[in-house]
Amino acid sequence: MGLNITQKIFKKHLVEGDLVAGEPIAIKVDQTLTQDATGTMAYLQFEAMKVPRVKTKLSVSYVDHNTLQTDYRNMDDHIYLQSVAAKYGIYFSRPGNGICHQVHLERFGVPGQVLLGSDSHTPTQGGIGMISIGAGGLDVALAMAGKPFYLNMPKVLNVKLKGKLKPWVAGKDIILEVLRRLTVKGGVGKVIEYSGSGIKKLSIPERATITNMGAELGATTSIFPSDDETKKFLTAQKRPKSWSRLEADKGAKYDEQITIDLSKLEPLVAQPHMPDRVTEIKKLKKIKVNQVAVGSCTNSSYRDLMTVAKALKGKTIHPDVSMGVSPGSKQVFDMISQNGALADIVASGARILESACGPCIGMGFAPTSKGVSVRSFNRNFVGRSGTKDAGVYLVSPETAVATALKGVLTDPRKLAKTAPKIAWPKSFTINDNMIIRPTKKKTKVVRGPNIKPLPISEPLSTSLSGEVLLKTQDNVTTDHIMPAGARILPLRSNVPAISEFVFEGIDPTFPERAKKAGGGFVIGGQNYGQGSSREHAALAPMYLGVKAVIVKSFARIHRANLINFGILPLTFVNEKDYGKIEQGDKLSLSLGGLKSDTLILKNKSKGIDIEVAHGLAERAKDIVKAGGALGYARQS
Ligand code: MIC
Ligand code: SF4
Repeated sequence: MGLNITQKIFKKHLVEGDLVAGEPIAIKVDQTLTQDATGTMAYLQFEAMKVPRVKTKLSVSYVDHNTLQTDYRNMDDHIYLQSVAAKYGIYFSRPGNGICHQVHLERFGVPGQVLLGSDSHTPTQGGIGMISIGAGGLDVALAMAGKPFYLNMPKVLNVKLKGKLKPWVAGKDIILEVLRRLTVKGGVGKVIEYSGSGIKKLSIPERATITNMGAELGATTSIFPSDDETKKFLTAQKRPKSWSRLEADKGAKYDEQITIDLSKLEPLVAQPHMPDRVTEIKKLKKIKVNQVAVGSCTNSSYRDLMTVAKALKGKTIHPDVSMGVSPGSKQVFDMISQNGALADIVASGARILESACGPCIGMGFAPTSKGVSVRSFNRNFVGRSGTKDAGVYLVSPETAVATALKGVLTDPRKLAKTAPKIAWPKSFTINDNMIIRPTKKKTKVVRGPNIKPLPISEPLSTSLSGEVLLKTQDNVTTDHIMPAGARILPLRSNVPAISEFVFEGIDPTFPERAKKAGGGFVIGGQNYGQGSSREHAALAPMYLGVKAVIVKSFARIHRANLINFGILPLTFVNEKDYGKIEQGDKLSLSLGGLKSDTLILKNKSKGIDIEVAHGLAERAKDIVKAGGALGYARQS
């Protein structure tokens, strides 16, 4: 039988289980990546595993999130990470070198290999034919220690692209269309595999934009074939040997399929506050805009910034708009400075931000109150920009630049008939002087005062009881559970301190109430925990005593993180039972060693029984029972 690309790579890397959709499997991991906001925890956990050196083919530690450095704390993290990298054989990408996913694509990604990254947008590498999966830091630490990655074999959803994009319509519009059709939970449990004649004309940066934002579908990952275009990209990166051809076999089967005719696509926008609230720009009435930002791991490539520079050349941005541009990597920055494009951007009045995540994660450049910010980014969740009542619209760089010039959300086709043509460089400027290569030299790990020890959870008791601390709605994101931004990100290495912000945007009294009640339960709706891979969204609630989270459905990475930190993830067998629990109700649950797939949850306040399911495979059961993956690793 013909295999699709996903099956081919999974088959080569399979360590346990069968490649049957939904069944638990384990795969070998070739490469890992971490970033500084999740990396400190990942490496504290890795250190606890007492492995002398990483066992992967390649591991890279990036610093790109916490680069504001308003006091000693971010720098303490950076120095800790640099020293850990030196000690354990990890490449270290210094602050200033760029956003992890962009740099990885340029300098490290290899078609056909498996990458595990402690960031939900790790699937960016699917643009060059890698199976690249986002996970919690602990899973990445285990992979660095040579352990396989455990997951349920995803279904493969084929997106067939046919036709050719019209001028000013971009790769970003393709993924926005996929989001419109599938929604933010439509990719859960699936790999999105792209095929069809339409992909031939899509450059690697455009493919990477599409796979990057597959994270917003909740997908396990997304992947493109590795073809001549991939070869051209890797050759221009002076890495021709990393390339190999990878295509689906003729007659390959998929679990699901959709087709998109690229010639019919129009410039699209995701409206506040969800990436799937997608519509055609031309359908919206005039929206006055205060701020435009181009950057983030989704749209900050050479192609994107050249497009922006060409559109801005000789013009001035609208007086009511503040425009910020963050080049995705030092390579992009280098190249646009050398060819003069940066001068065109500067001359137009745009503000040049550092090569880092920056405004995407609320590290500066927050919009005005009740403002409208139009961004080439991937997430527009409430408050993520740093301004709670601002509305963020997600668009292509083409639309962003048109908007910056006009002052209102603008269909880029209004700028000119022909879109800017970007000549593809024969070779990119290669200068890896901000990547520190591992050596065999003996070094010491440096721990400043911001690096606090890991909190350890207790093994699970035989029964759980307590009150419902919070009841939430559908699509709660990890930004709701554990917000980020300039105030909170510096606390990523300090769990007691960061715990004070759990659920801040929904109910700021949560931490105090949780501690007073000695912990308890959280109730949620569909797709609970979507978004980021941040394990702090599990670790901090665990620290506050949350014992179980009971929801209609979970997002994959967050569920895995709950398990890794010993919090029981439960789903309602009958979704209607969600309505039978209120905040403040007293619940109890006897676990019976988790032998049975379903458990009876007693709502003592209402005098009713509710059936819930844990859906845990054997290994996951043992992890939860041990109080989390670290305790489990110590036992086994
Ligand atoms: C994000 O985009 O939300 C982040 C910040 O990159 C996170 C990781 C984190 O919270 O550190 C992600 O997407 O995984
Ligand atoms: Fe950084 Fe934003 Fe990408 Fe997350 S989504 S890795 S914060 S640029």
